[in-house]
Amino acid sequence: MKVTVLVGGVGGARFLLGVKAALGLPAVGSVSEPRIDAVGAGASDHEVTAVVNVGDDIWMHGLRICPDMDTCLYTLGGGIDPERGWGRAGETWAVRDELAAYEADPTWFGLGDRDLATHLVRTRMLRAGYPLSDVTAALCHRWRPGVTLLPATDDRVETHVIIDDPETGPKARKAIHFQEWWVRHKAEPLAHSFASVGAEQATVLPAARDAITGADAVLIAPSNPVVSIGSLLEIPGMRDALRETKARVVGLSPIVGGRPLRGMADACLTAIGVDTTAEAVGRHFGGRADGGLLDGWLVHTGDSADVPGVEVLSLPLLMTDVDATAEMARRALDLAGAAVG
Ligand code: FO1
Repeated sequence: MKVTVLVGGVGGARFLLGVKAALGLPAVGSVSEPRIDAVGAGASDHEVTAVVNVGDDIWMHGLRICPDMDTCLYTLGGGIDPERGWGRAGETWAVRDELAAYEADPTWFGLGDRDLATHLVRTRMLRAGYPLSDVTAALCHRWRPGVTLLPATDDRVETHVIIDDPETGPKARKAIHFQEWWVRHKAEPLAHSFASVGAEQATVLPAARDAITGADAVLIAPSNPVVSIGSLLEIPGMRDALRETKARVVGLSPIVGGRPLRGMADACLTAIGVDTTAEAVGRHFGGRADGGLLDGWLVHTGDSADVPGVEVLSLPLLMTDVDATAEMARRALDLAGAAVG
């Protein structure tokens, strides 16, 4: 069975652990695993492909940082810091502290010493002319994530946030990179809207398009619906692939009891005029029959959602551990008509 999952960072990566467990794939890849290929898909009857958001990607200190992809790599490869949910376990911060001593901007974004090695390898390969998807495959060679991790596009598409210009107040607006809004300003300045800079000239990665159109089931992880899933959908060709696929498309609500599972998704939803409820997010994605994305929508026990043309089920959606997450994945696959044992 071919399962394709659209993901952002922490929530998406944790959901992928559950998808792997539901399909009986080994939790952490290993270099000694037989029949493992260059992008880390293990030997199994099932193939999982994750199409990963690139909207959070950013250049800093001359390095290309891909936070969502790295979170997937480290989570699936067993190298993530479990508390933070991003970056490396056992991290040290000598370079960050030295950069701060030089007052080298940006000082508000912490790049750990171990993590920096990933950015150095990535940047060197990009500068040598390799596309991001090839670079990602090379990084997967080390991390063996056990799923095929694909950036949604090889093109540079970055999410920017439109806020009031702090110098003039509401008289004028300015766009800042998503990371500056999210990490530096903790999503506090009111976001008027989001812009996917570069999207107009971009195309969906052909392998990502094929993974969607050729899938037996497409799942939309409980990731931020605006800046993770929403940014993926801004890439030309992505919505077409979702429309064309014969697979059923099932999403999992990242909103539980009127609050985001993680992060500040409510600030993002408010900006686009969508309520922070499972129903509002389901309606925002919409039913495929109405030109939207979804055939099925999973909401948390106690939440309800009426989404025209979409089959809605409620079940526990808290990713408290891999078993609970695997059960969510199993139920999502059931709803997609791709049940596993
Ligand atoms: N998040 C923070 O809140 N502070 C940081 O200093 C920070 C550094 C960082 C470095 C590498 C990386 O891959 C992720 C990092 N994040 C940091 C997480 C992060 O950028 C965001 O939470 C995501 O982009 C939102 O999905």
